[in-house]
Amino acid sequence: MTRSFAAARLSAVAAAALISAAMAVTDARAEGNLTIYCSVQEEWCQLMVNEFQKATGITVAMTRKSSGETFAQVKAEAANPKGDIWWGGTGDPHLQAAEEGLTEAYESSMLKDLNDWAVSQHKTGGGKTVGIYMGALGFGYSADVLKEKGVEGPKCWADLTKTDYKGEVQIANPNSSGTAYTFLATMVQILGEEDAFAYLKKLNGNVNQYTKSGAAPAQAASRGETLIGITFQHDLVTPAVTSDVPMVVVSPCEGTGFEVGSMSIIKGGPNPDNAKKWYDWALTPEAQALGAQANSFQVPSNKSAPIPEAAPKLSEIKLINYDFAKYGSSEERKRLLSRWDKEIGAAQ
Ligand code: S7P
Repeated sequence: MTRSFAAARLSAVAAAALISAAMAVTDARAEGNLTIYCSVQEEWCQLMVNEFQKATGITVAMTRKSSGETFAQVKAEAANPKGDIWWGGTGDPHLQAAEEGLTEAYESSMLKDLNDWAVSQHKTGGGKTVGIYMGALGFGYSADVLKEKGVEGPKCWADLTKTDYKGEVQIANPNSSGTAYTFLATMVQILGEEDAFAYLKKLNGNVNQYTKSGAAPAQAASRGETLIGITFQHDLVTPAVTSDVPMVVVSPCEGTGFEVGSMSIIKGGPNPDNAKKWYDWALTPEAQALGAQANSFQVPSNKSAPIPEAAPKLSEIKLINYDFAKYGSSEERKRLLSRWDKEIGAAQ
């Protein structure tokens, strides 16, 4: 009698536990899904996804691709969008996506907490994109490799065309890489278009490889596979912090361009409400502090987010007045890339 009462109680407890476990699964499923296209470094993408899933219970599928590649994917899928949100990557292709109607306007309540440069990106894009971080372009090398090669360290963009650096410069292809497009647009803004293309042709003689990803030349320089890598300065800081390679990060003497790394909601994506949840969360100081944890050292857009100690000091860098409206416009980006393909890409 006692035993059967206990058994009945036990099975009631087990049934209750099963029901509550099932309810928990249903609850998690009830939060739904999100598909994110991520254009920063894989480690940061993954950390963001994990933390967002923990915070919301939403199940995230993530694909990491460079900025130009993600733009091409969003455009190719426009008739049947598969992604919900494009997070990270240089601002120019996000602006092009906004202009081409591939992304959705959204007025987040977080906008008031952002630096002016992030809000300005939002305005330039007609509300269809927003700044999430900022970083300056530059180049760098390992002091050990420089010593082995027995050459002087370059200080200016102009130095990179010297014969000393034949086969010693690496940069990405501007079609796939937002970093390399920022470099192309920067040289056009510093030198004027004709002189910029003359410079790029000369530089081409020193380039050992045009990589797909913008940050790859920083890693290659730290491994001694190239002497000089042209990348964002924060991407050169990563190997300096994570290895004992003595990386030298250079802010070129002529001045340099910069990116406003951006985020956009993909128009017609399958999970628009969850896309907005990600958007609001990604603009919080807590979410923006995750970059440094993943060894990414951009300056965050939320005014209350901590600026990583290792982040290049933007106030000490001679930044050009980068014209995002012009160089992020569809016509200009297409035109410059097609000229680069004909005059530089074809000459490899
Ligand atoms: O590594 C971070 C970062 O430099 O990567 C983004 C970049 O656009 C992605 O690489 P691609 O150049 O290959 O497109 C930058 O926004 C970001 O700062």
